[in-house]
Amino acid sequence: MRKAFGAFLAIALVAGVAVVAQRPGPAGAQGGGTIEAAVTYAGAAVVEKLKVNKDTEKCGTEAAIEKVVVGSNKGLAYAVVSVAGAKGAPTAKKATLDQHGCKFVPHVVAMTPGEVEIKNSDDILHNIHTYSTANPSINKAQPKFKKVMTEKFEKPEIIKVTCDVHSWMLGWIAVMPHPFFGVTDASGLAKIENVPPGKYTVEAWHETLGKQTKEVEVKAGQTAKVAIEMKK
Ligand SMILES: [Cu+2]
Repeated sequence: MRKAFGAFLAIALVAGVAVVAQRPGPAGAQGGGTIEAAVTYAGAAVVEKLKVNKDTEKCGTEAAIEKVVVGSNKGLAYAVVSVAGAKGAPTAKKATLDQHGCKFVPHVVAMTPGEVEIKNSDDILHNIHTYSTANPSINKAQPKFKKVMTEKFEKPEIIKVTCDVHSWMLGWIAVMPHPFFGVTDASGLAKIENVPPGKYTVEAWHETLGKQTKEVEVKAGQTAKVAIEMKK
């Protein structure tokens, strides 16, 4: 029995090494741990509403500017959680920011430096306008026939995105220096996988509430839970 298990282990190890050699994933992808962050905010949600009187067939008649979105158990949505100082290669997955219903979807998109696909699902004119310092600013019309524009952000930075046609449209592109990040869901949760073992400072950033940090230790094959409370 023990012998058979030993043989199995040897095969698994060889197979494992082969996988490492073939797939150039992020550094530390093998033997990494997971961070599960729960971001909360005890204060009230902040949603500004305004009447819409243009493109109402696509935009509706009322727009909501969601500045602070709080879900169940005080969970804060749209916070960017990242692991400061973690080293790893960028992910190949392409980031996408859609303009749908005259809203940016998702409201916050996080990506590693590189390309982002900006979509127009609305069949109306939008005009993307970014506010950045490290990257060149974009101020570009996207007519209804232009379904996708590919733009590049090469420097880490959090970029505010608006639309010059629809004043209420607001989104954020978080260009992160490493692939260890997540954006909190409606319950305030974000999961970051394949983090190389070690001690880190986890940072949560929110567009209205700023930054908070928390220390965490990541162990191989384990999930480290971290609770971060945002304050005004
Ligand atoms: Cu627009």
